[in-house]
Amino acid sequence: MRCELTSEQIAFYQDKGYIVIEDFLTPEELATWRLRVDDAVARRENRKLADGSELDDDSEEGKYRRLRFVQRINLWIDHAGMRELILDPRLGKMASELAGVDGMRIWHDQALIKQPWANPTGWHLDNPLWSYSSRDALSIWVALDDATLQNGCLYFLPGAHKTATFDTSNIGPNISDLFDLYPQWAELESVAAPMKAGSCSFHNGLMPHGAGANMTPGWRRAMTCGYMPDGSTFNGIQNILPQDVFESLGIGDVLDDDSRNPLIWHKSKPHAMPQ
Ligand SMILES: O=C(O)CCC(=O)C(=O)O
Ligand SMILES: [Fe+2]
Repeated sequence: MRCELTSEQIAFYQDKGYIVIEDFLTPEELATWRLRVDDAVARRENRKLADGSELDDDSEEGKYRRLRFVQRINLWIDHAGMRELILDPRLGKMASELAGVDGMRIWHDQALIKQPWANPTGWHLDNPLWSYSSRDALSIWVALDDATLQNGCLYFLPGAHKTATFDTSNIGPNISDLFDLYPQWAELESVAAPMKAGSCSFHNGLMPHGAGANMTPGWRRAMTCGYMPDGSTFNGIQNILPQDVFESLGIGDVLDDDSRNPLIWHKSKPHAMPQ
């Protein structure tokens, strides 16, 4: 795993709001990630969340969502192999260094799988969908297949994270909805992030991003994880918290439950492995 970051890479990420790391995984690591993600997704059947509280359904909206990407969240919770990959302290260190924070917790992981002929992913911001608000939130997106202009690679609006507020549109069928909220971004040039399988990107939680349609008969698999800076607090937004947890939280409570949001790296204990 290419987990050492240069000061140039960190400066690029902070300025542009994203960075691509080529050949992040070795071929052997890529083979492991593919096997484990495929296995974890197959075992999930139609359950989006580990506790089965959200299922893929056959409504028109459900169909649209599934044809945008198959989404399986928090595979680290119910698959030992995924737990080992996602709770890797090296990932937490990279995320912390890019964001310039002391430590990182898992918000959620997600397999995002564009099947053949999948819909595009509309422009959106991630952090406003989550239950804490931070300008330092970020995600990793690992390409498990080559992600190309043809099959639905990511696109970013470099630098726009700096002018983002905590508003976002949902990821709906009209991919330009975000620009109704941020008309000032409508003239910006987007940048595509094609990646070879095994490469990855990180993007800031306030970075506008989307992905193209899959115009091919092949698959575009990605494994992602959103990170939460240690010390982040509940903002009242429901996202993927179990309902009883959601109801027990008050705005301002620190989200530091290691069983739900494990601390995967902290500079004061850099070598501690999560259990
Ligand atoms: O893979 C996609 O199509 C969307 C990815 C995304 O929105 C994310 O990783 O935050
Ligand atoms: Fe996203």
